Amino acid sequence: MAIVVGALFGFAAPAQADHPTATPPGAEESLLRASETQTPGSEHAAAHAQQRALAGSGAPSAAGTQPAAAGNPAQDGRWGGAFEIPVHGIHAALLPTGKVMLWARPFATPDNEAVAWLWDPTKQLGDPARFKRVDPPLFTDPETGVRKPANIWCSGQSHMADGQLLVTGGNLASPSENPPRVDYAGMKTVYTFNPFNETWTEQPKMGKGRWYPSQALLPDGRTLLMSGLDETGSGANNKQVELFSPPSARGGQGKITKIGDRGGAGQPPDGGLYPHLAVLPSGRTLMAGPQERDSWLLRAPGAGSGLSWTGLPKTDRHRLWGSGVLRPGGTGGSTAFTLIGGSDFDSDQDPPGQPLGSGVRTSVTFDESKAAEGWTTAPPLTNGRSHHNTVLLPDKSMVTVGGGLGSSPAGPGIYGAGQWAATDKQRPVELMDPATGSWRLGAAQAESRAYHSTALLLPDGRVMSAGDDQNGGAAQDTAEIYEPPYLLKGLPRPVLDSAPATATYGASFDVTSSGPAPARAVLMAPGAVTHANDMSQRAVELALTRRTGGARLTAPARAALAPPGYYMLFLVSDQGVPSVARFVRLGPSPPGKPPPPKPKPAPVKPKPPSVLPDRRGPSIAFNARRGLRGRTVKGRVSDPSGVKRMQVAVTSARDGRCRSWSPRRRRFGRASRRACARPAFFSARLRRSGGGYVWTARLGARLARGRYVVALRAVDGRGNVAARTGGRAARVTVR
Ligand SMILES: [Cu+2]
Repeated sequence: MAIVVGALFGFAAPAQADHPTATPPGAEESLLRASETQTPGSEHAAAHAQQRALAGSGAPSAAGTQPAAAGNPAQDGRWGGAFEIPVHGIHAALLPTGKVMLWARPFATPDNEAVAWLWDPTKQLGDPARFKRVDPPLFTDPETGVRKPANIWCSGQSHMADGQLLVTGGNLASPSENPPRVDYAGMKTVYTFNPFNETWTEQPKMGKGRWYPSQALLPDGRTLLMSGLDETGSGANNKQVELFSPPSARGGQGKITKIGDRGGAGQPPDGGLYPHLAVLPSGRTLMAGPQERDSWLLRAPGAGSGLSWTGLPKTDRHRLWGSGVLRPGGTGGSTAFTLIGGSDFDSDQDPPGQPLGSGVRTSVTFDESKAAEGWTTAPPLTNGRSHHNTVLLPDKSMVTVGGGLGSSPAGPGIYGAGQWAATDKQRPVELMDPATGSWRLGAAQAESRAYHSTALLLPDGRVMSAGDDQNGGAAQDTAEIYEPPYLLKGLPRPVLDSAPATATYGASFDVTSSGPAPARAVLMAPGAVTHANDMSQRAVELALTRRTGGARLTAPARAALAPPGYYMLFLVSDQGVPSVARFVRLGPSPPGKPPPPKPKPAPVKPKPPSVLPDRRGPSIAFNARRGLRGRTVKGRVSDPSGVKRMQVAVTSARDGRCRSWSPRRRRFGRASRRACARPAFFSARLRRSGGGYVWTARLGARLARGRYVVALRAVDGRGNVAARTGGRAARVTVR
């Protein structure tokens, strides 16, 4: 059911003080506590409702906030209405299947457990396949002994080279009087989620707990794990720096290795929660904010334990809950990282008359190619923001979505309470012009999205905004989708008709396209975001040469320019209009194989190299979205050992009975229940192309209009079978 926010409704239930604070160690600690642990009561609910009513009417509100930017979609972009989602969008990650995973605490209850859902943005309202619940594995609550889905809200998240999602830490326990616990305690747990079979795997635990950690996929395929409150509940930071080494196959067990500590003599500084991390072209990883001392470079870790780092000048100011982005660069990679907005609760920069905290407008950039300059001033936002999200777009621009004041003491008035405080000033997006780097206001969204909000780029070029677990109600949540101006100029979009499933560093590959000729090609790393911190997004420019019917592209030269994994490949017209993306897996040669963690220096005798038997079937690519247009079904398939056989079945289903297409007889066979589970396969033709094969199955006749299920089966050179049948089969439409 679609709901449009703007009507009068308050908070459905008096909210518990379940998750409001994230306190960086520092002098303003007590002040923070006082303001942040406030939660909305009935008064504030009424205030929120009043605010929303004003927002809905389009009238300037009592606080003198400006109305939303006037409606010119070609310049400002456009928001669709808010629609219900089954979970608070506190954490969001776009998976290589095109689905978005959202996770949080359960609605309106402070229960120490998590709820996770997959949202398929290609499915319409009412389609049962639109949402799927995928709660994390069970975990025994240390307080109650009850087994419940592990509490992975307050975790860190990023993508792995093999397309799995890595989730570290979370909320072990909240502050309490009995047992005495002054702060949140972090989970030691690590989980991976395989997006291809939609299952979780528990991984080895970290050395200490992490609540509000950050993580970053490194060029070697390992993931850096940093920061977060430890498991004690004493408010102590976990000072260990760890690496997660990926398993050899999806669903397998990885490994955690500690490489060093922070905060001691000769060690990198201990800093704030959810720090921004970014791998730079030198292979070093930048730490950037929230605290001024969160400003240093980690050298690419070697094989053993040990941590090598370089200090940088401090950032300009405390930027709690500011966003941070690696700015789009050229084919040589992105060297510049910008910290945008945020807040400092004891800031004196608030305009007079404003309550504590107003979100800051300013931005600063560190450019590794001009490292000696340190952090330099970058163009400011139009309106101050904290808890906002900044999303990279394929046209080299970016959009800042939502946010609020940072924090405001609870009290009557139009402002909300605590970290959820927001005004009309944060509802319009801000768009960055890539030519000048300056920001301007765009279209306003329906709901205020401050603390615990998320935003990320979708494969179709639109932007999802979700979360904030108070504004809009604590017992429900909505998401909204933003169409950037490039989709609303009335200009045609390039169509990326085909692309290889994999790409190798430094190697060229061909894509076919139709519509306007592509002027640029860019790989966009899928988002993985929480608390104003996207731990994954990155724009990677590709060299492009136009060819008849498409283009020849060159993958980035090195993993430091684009860590291995799945990227959205967009073609962009010379008018700046992007195609719909296709996911391409980028990796070292042979494509797609995650680099094994380097062996430790030989202890006693060197281990013989263990060669893992290949038990995986070929990877099959088929685009169901394009439908069965002609008399053929077509796609790609590849496997390191070659592909022996490729088979296709086309069935039509009605009332639980299926009929399989026979290309020989050029009609459907008899309807049966069995045919649903075991469709009649026929062989496709295989033709070598790039690193794999193009498969083509002739139907012999054009199918009537309607919906069909296409099941696929492929056998590799070693006899391993890969199949997409049953629930995973592609559903296509003949128009
Ligand atoms: Cu939080």
